[in-house]
Amino acid sequence: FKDGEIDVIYVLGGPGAGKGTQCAKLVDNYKFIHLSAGDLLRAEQKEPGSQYGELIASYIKEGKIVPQEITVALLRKAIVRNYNEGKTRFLVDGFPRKMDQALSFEDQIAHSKFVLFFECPEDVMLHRVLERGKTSGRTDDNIESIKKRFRTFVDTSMPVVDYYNKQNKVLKVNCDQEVDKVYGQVVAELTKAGI
Ligand code: UP5
Ligand code: MG
Repeated sequence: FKDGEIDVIYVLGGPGAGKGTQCAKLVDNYKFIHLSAGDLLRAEQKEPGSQYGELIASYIKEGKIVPQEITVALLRKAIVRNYNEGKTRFLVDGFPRKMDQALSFEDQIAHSKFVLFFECPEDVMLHRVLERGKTSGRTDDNIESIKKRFRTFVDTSMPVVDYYNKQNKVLKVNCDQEVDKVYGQVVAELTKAGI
């Protein structure tokens, strides 16, 4: 895509910070298409005959980052399909969470305008994910996987946030509040950024 053809906002934050919850609210109030990289990977994993099904399943359970080629291809497919239907504004949730993904997406698809970054203490995220794990059916909503996800977030994904922070692209929101209060901050940050 050429500059200006599509708008991309990355949505980052630790496991259970509330990325998906806040994106759903943004979709209701702004004309955004919400693409969760994790959801796309889980859908691909269930696709009968997918050559990546087993690989994705094992990476997700281990809290590791699936090789970027797979995730970038899934995002590209979803963005192109929506673009062909006239949609041009995308919230890319839970991506990029490793530097190679960021560079590859920017190189092959588009540059992001901003990063919406959800900051949340680990104990709060742990509580949320364990609560959700009672009903989510997600293979990574258990204490062993969550610890691995936290570690990957700190070691691998925070450097991506720092990279965009140096470019002054990060809009930071404190997530340790009730959903509507967090959303109020999100709207305030987007408004300040001119969106
Ligand atoms: N909740 C939300 N906000 C709340 C609030 N303010 N107060 C109280 N409760 C709140 O929320 C989590 C739970 O908390 C929910 O029950 C919600 O009601 C409650 P949610 O909005 O789902 O949080 P989110 O940040 O989206 O958490 P999620 O678990 O989806 O984050 P992850 O980043 O861990 O998961 P994701 O699906 O993005 O990735 C999963 C795995 O896929 C990764 O670990 C990795 O293995 C793989 N992956 C890749 O390999 N590459 C990628 O690019 C992306 C993913
Ligand atoms: Mg999510």
